[in-house]
Amino acid sequence: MLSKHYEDQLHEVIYQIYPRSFMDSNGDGIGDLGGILQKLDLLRDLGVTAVWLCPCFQSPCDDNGYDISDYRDILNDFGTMEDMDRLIEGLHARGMKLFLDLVPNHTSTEHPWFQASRQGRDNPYSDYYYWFDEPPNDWQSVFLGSAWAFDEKRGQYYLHSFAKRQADLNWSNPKVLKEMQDIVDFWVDRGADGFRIDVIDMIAKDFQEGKNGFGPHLHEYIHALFGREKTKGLFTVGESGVTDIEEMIRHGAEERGELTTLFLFDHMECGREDKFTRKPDSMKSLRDRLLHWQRETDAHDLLHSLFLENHDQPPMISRIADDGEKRYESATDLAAMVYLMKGIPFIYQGQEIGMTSARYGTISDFDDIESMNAYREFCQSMSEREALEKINFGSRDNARRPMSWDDSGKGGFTTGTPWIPLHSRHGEISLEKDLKSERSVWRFYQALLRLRREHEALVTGRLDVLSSREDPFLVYTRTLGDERWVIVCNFEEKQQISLPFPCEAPALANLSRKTEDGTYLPYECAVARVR
Ligand code: TEU
Ligand code: CA
Repeated sequence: MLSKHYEDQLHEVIYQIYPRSFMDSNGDGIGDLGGILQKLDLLRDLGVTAVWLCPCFQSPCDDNGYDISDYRDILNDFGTMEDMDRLIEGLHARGMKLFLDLVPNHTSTEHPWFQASRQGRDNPYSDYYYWFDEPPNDWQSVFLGSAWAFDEKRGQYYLHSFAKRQADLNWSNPKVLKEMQDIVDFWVDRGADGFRIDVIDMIAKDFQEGKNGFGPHLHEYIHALFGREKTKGLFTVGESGVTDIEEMIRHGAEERGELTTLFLFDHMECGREDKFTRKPDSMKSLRDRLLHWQRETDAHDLLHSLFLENHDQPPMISRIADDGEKRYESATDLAAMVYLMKGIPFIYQGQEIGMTSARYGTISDFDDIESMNAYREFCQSMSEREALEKINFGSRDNARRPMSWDDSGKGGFTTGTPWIPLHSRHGEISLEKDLKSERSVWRFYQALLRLRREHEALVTGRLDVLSSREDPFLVYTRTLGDERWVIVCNFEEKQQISLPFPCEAPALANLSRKTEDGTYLPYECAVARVR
């Protein structure tokens, strides 16, 4: 049984904003807080209850803000502290919450802590980072190359799990924990309602292990952050490398006072061999991975997060569905498949209008540090054209392209020069075009979220799967008391799908005609109440 508090949190609908690419309010080509403020009514109308903002703090932006140099100030490009206050006010006035992105594993090397730390071995900040005379292991950076860098000034090596200018904090130093608690409290006092926590499992290290993360004191640290009187009721979602249920329970069981839910990546591998290589895969594997975690989390009363996209992932629609002719069907089918399962929906900006991968023409159109490093490496063993193809498939910039608002010259995103080129299909895909169409992805999302609000069975109800693993489609039901709903999601081939019970006319569907005979064309879906 879920507690009242957990059950409330299960009703959140979270919209993830990548501020740099959402909406530019002052014509400098960079999205900002003022731009977000302009779109709050739209988000409320969609059915969003909370906004998760990717990092918006002072940063040299080597990794677009995940390299923070001041946790208590807003990045100049995005606005001021006053803008942040206005944003919080604007959200709260509309009954929405704000979740900030907390990056506790590392800071920018420009952070004053690091600048002090590198001065020597005996100042108050000396042990804020990991320093070694020789690298204690051969850990690799997520962005390629060794995770250890030599600092001339201090004459020692420091750890950087990501870019060289993102130094890992030493959490075994109690002062670091205290600093992070203070930062959390600072933002709670300012009005933040919760946090998404970047690579939460990495904050605890065991240097003898082959891989960074899940070190011995992990849960003490998480508890110290979010299990305190002041922080207990917050909504917290940890970005996590968890792969087994036992570890998930340690993070998310309510009585442990750690995290509300986890952002798990298991199903993100569907449709690809590795980050930059497509795998001729199908919706089937996505379905199976989603169902696996439904079973696991439900059996242990854990809150699960439901998502398909974020700022690190090329849109799912371009990876495993049809982002061309059947774009509308694919976008809505995926939504019905994932967001009517049991868990907390996370919608990434642009997903609600069926935005696809950006597909840029040249490597200079890209910006992401990971993509640029990978491109250089690819070029050593293949042609530039082949390397570009790989980047176009896997780059994080596929999700970081500016939001397409309307058909104006700059897609309505800016009046200036966008910091990264507009989406290659921005003339074809935009909110304005979508809303004018009979087949609007946005309106489908809106209707889906409304249905969840109006029918508790679709939020807290039990989930049962009616289709089998062999079926090239998914049929599942959600049941609460005597109310039962059935969700049918077809995959890439035409199918005849018959249901074992009579249903009302679909309350939500992406069909272009009536199907009384149970025929579903590719990527068609329907949601109906069982009679
Ligand atoms: O991502 C961490 C993470 O899980 C990476 O391994 C992810 O796979 C990465 O994006 C490589 O494609 C978080 C943030 O979401 C990401 O944007 C940051 O770059 C990273 O942490 C470092 O803070
Ligand atoms: Ca701007």
